[in-house]
Amino acid sequence: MAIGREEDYRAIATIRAFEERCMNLKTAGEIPGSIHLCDGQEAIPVGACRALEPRDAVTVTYRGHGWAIARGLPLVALFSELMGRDSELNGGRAGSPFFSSPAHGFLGENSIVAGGMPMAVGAALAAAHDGSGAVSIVSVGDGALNQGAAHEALNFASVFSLPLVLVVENNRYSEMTPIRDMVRVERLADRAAAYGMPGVTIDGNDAAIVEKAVHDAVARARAGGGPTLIEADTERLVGHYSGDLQAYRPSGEVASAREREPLARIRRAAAEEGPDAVARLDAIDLEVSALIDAAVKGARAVPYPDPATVREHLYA
Ligand SMILES: Cc1ncc(C[n+]2csc(CCOP(=O)(O)OP(=O)(O)O)c2C)c(N)n1
Ligand SMILES: [Mg+2]
Repeated sequence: MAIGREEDYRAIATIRAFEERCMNLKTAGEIPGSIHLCDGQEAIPVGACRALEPRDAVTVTYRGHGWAIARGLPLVALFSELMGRDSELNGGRAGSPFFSSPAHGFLGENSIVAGGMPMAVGAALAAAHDGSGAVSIVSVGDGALNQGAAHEALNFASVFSLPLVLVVENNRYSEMTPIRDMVRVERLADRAAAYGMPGVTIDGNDAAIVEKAVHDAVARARAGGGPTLIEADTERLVGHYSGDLQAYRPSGEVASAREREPLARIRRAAAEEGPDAVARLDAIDLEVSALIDAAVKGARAVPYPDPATVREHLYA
């Protein structure tokens, strides 16, 4: 099997294992609040972040753990932030849906649907103004494209030819509402034409395909060619949030999504190649599991914030 496939597997399996552990920690009461997992969607951040440079800015949603890991944020910092501990990210004040790390070119998550888009346009405007050559990439869901903020952001970015790449992770659901009940266009990428920018639809379950599409869009943006909309088709294997039992999903839908999701695809390719290729993936699973165990242990050693600091970072 191509080494690239095994590296994809390792990167995706690391995010999947992180998310699965988050769910366990949430159930055990070690992570407060609700969490939004990206199980099934991991090939998008993995492929996209490979096409970026350190100077580029990444802005995502509440479903952003995978982007953070793909962008290189440390696992101990992430687990401890989610646990509300005094993490090196945001001191436990941001938690699962709001953390950021500008030092990693990670402007942060956002719980306001499409809220990240104007922020990413701001980063793109700053890059254009400073002549830094940086590109701003923002990930949103399919539902976010129906927000007014999305329209304003895309029009503004287009008119000023800003270095922006929009990745729409089309998992075909907005919370519990299927996309067919919300939009009448067949492909969300078709909306790009209305802003005078290129729009492409890609298979978001293949990290190499995502990497190529983002690479092309980033090159265009860096060269002054303006923004691109990439619609990445993907699968949400889990509920909208940690407490969502998904009773609204037709029976068999998740099972068929599990056939198409990235880890299953790589496993099938390995099985076709032979037992050695499968054994190498099994070995990666063990390594990833040990990595996650060690990160949780490290996170549990991080203290909780000092209650005396509760008023820090407030405006008044
Ligand atoms: C402005 C705003 N409206 C409504 C909500 C409630 N809400 C949270 S997530 C969500 C669905 C978003 O769906 P999509 O953009 O497809 O992203 P996904 O959750 O599928 O990743 C909604 C409506 C919100 N957080 N912000
Ligand atoms: Mg969605």
